[in-house]
Amino acid sequence: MKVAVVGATGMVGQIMLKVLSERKFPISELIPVASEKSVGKAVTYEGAAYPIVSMKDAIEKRPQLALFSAGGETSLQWAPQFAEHGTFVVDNSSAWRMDPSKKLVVPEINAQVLQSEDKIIANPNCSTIQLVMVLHPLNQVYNIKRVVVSTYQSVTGTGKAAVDQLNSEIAGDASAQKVYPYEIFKNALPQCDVFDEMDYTKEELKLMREPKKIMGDNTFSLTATAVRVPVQGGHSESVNIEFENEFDLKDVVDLLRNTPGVEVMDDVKNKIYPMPLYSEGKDEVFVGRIRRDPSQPNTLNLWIVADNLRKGAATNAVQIAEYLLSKNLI
Ligand code: 11C
Repeated sequence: MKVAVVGATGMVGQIMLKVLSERKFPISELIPVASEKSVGKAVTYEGAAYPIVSMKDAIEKRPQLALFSAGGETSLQWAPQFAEHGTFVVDNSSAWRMDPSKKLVVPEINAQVLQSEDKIIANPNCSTIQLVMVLHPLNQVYNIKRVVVSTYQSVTGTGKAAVDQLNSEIAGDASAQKVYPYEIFKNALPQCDVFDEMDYTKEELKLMREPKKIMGDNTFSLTATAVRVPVQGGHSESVNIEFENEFDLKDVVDLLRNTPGVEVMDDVKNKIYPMPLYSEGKDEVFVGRIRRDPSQPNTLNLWIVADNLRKGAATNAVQIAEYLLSKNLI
């Protein structure tokens, strides 16, 4: 299969190439695409160098699949042009996620909504993906009433310049370029992305809206506070979930243990719980600190961690492509 990777030089693009190779995705021709200034340079895939081409040249090559991770504006402009020529676009930006005509997919949850006419498919936000991987199985059994989530998000979610800011600050370089409005080292910023007129950030709104679409359930409520922390390995989330139904804690743990893609790490006596340092490079969504909230009935607290560049972005996108292939939709 001819596969274009749009944004191939970016942090997510690079992980996409890694995940495609690891999962042995059947590629007959790789078409890396990046901004005009990178055209002519090369990316390495499985030991070989592939020249970076422009969007126009990539469309000319008629790839069957294009994995996009190049930002919303680029996606709005170019994804329809690929789709027009029959290319399936799996888009990692926020451009199409809440568009009612586009599917927003986490394969373990709702891959079955995909049909051959879905040429532009939206990959959810990273903090949403790890959240719904845990919420969805619980919702099916216990019927969620309300979710309160607070995130502790890795600088890798902002991109390479933010990783550079953190590392420069750690190294004590006072001239470090600032991506964030403040220092990130030794700090926690209660701001991920820009604020809206209600004083919520874009990241918080994604967390509040996307889960309902993916889970196909508008009956529960969800509120979020998103915080950037000086961490690289993954995003963490403290989640409080109120259910309509009663639950037995052991059954909840068993349910999560039996959920594909979720790994329970919960043995507090031995100090076992998920942490971003150990989620880096892994595809599982890790959950721990699973405990009853005694402050109100039918309520649970838990802690979710995942590598935001893998299951939160690249791996989920490749899994969508694998599903299309497995159903002969592509
Ligand atoms: C962050 N979640 O950590 C963002 C990065 O809509 O795909 C991904 C933004 C998105 O800041």
